Amino acid sequence: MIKRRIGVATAAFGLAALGLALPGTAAQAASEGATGAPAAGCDGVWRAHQGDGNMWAFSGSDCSGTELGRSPSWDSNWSNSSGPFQGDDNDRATSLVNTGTQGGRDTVAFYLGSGYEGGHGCVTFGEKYVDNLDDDTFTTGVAANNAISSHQWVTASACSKFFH
Ligand SMILES: [Ca+2]
Ligand SMILES: [Ca+2]
Ligand SMILES: [Ca+2]
Repeated sequence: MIKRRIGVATAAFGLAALGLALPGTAAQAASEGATGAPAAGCDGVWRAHQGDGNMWAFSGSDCSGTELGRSPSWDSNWSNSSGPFQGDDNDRATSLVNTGTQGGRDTVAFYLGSGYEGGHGCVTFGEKYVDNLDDDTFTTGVAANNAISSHQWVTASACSKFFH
């Protein structure tokens, strides 16, 4: 009997503590929302995976649509049947993220053609992501949206054009 009373008292105290905690949590969530930094889109991908060593490509703008692939490695041909990008991943990327490891070859160079040909555009570690390629071109002046066919990790100094 005494034990049960203590149990009820403890549960009531627990509910009271929970009740007191809830308003604070709600206020905090509202304040985070008000600062305009929801974990969505390319910014969300970058925040959740920064420094994991990968590069990412998505079919839609702001990392929407299909995730075409993510890789810590290179792929000289996005349309063949090997490597992280295959088949219809080719000529389909519209947004890109760099969550690589800072230092050295921490920039990703993307190319119009397979075999690292046809002009390039880069996304540095500091740039983090490019949410829409529709206003970007490769070094050759060719539109970059839905046109990437290969990529590799390079040093930023190896790039003469950067996607934005
Ligand atoms: Ca696309
Ligand atoms: Ca491939
Ligand atoms: Ca291409």
